[in-house]
Amino acid sequence: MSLNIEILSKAANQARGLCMDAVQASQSGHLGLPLGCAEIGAVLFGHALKYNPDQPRWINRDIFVLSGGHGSMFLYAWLHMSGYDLPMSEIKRFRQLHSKTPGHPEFGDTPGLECTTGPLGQGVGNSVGISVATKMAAARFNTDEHKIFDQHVVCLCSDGDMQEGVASEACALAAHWGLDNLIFIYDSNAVTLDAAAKETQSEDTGKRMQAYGFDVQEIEGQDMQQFLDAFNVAKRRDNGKPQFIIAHTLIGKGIPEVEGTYKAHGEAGAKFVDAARKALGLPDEHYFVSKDVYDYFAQHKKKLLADYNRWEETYGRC
Ligand SMILES: Cc1ncc(C[n+]2csc(CCOP(=O)(O)OP(=O)(O)O)c2C)c(N)n1
Repeated sequence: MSLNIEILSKAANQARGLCMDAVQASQSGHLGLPLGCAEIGAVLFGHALKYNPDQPRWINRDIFVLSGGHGSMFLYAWLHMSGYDLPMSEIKRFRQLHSKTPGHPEFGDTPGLECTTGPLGQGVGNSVGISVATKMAAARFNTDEHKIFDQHVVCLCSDGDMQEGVASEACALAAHWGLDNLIFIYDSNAVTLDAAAKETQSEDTGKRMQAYGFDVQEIEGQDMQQFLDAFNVAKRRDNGKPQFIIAHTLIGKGIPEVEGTYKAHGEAGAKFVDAARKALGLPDEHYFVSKDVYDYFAQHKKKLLADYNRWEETYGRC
């Protein structure tokens, strides 16, 4: 199936809108990552990942971990659009006590959310652990006739994640154990919390990952087709090496006053949101998702459920 770039671009901008509205309303949160990675989110949740919104814990789902947990609105927006039990009323309660959309991703609070993250590097380490678990399940339960486990573990990580020691240790182990169902997407936006990344790092992260034993690709993260092509290569390789995709993105894309700078990282861009929403073609109505975008995701869900049902048949024959 070819990538529907037109509708997914629209979805990406509407996801940006949800993030802007939620951060503006709560006067707290992080705009940079969700805005910069909106195209990546659209391709993952609207095309490339295998999941079942009605059965978030399906044992053969692709497992997506947002390691840069501060960018939680990324996850909430895409889980909402994908048809998980995360209604718009919960997006409107972003960062409120007892909502399904707390400030950082909390395992157990939000359907479809796989892993508590926030401490940088943590999601990278957890992804390696999850990848080991899925590999062990595949080794124990798959037979020649019945392939029950063939999922991927996909982790979106940030500059700050890759700076953490725990990420280095976990990645070295992932390559040592040949976890080739593990795909990292490195949101390489060259910006960290209160400065450009070059103020605190000058390593070649791709070469470091290669030295550990990863396959490394490098792409423009806002080019949906380029990202999908790289993602498909990573998925199909099955060569005993974990995969690392360096995706160059523009932090805070869509808010010209802050994009590409450290001011895009947190909520500082919130004061420019009204003009930014207009420039993105969003209507005055806040928390807006158009009917054609919802329809697209509803159709996509039908395809995902058909895939799930085929898997269930195989599982039932075991
Ligand atoms: C271990 C750890 N130290 C510090 C922080 C505080 N913190 C939150 S986000 C961030 C840096 C974010 O930079 P980056 O990871 O590049 O994310 P981006 O700016 O691209 O959103 C820091 C230091 C944290 N969450 N975890």
